[in-house]
Amino acid sequence: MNLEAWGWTPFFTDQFPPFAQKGYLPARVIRGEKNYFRVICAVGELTVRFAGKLRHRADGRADLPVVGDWVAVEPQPDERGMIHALLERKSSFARNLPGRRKGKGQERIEQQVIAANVDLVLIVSGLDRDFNLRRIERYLTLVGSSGANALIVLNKSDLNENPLHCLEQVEQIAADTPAHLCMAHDPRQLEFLTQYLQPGRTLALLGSSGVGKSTILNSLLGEERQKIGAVSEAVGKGRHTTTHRELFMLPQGGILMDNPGMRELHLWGDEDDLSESFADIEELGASCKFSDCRHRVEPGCAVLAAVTEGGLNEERLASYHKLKDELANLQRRH
Ligand SMILES: Nc1nc2c(ncn2[C@@H]2O[C@H](COP(=O)(O)OP(=O)(O)OP(=O)(O)O)[C@@H](O)[C@H]2O)c(=O)[nH]1
Ligand SMILES: [Mg+2]
Ligand SMILES: [Zn+2]
Repeated sequence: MNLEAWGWTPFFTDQFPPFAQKGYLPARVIRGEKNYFRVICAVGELTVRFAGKLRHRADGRADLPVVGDWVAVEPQPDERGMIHALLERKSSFARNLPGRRKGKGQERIEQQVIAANVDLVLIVSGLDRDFNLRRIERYLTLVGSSGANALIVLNKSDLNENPLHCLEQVEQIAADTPAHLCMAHDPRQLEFLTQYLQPGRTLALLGSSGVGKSTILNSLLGEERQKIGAVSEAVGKGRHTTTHRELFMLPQGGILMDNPGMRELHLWGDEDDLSESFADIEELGASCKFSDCRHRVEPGCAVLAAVTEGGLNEERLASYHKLKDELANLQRRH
């Protein structure tokens, strides 16, 4: 097992000496099911449990290992193991799990880390009924706060009469984030991904159920390793075929994480996270009459003027306000 090929870097080596002293091995969490985790390490793949101390020390779920994490593991007989420590993350992709209650009537907001140590997030959309610019803006904002880079993949180009028009619309909202069209069943159409693949680099597929995440993975692997499921004709949505997260080593080099489709995507972060995903609006805002302009009703607002003049899409501004309110609300409660 080559740790580097699985993404091990000096950033993790530097953290490991105290655990090496105890005889633990560095391991990466490659699969997370409801009841068990799998890691890969020098002695192969192990099914692991969390040490009690790790659970006790964890201050909320964010401190417990997730898929993509590097951990210190103690191998045990029968391909089992015990995770004793979680190494610091290079990046983590988190969402807000709202509505959890702690004690009597007290609403608790909780950060749910979805995946860790991802270098590049592939935001996958289907060009069928799934296509939704506002959702892409939401994903871009979330990835912007994660420490990872983003890439937009517009799949199912065969199901859209004008895929190039969709691509143009996406490019207008995506600023510097590259976007590509494809049809996942055809590996030749995924060749654009090779420029993003490199040994030890971790990519993750995110998007709604049914957009073709697992189909993309299978095409890159050249075999049907993940089950894929038909989209419901009645509602045009996927059926949540993939139910766990898992890392796969790609023959082209690089590691790809397949994920379950996301039902709800509540942001986790702060208002500054909009500065990348809505750089156009923030730039316009620099010319508003008031420096604290909220671009809603204020006089001399350059953003509202751009909407009137047609330079800025009204729905994009509404999307900005919605996400900003959501983040402000989160900050207030946190
Ligand atoms: N027409 C067309 N269908 C596609 C394409 N890519 C995937 N599909 C189909 O879309 C359906 C859903 O594909 P999956 O790969 O299971 O989607 P997923 O994103 O992994 O879905 P979940 O695991 O539920 O999150 C399957 O029937 C695929 O065959 C494409 O480019 N064109
Ligand atoms: Mg899937
Ligand atoms: Zn303004």
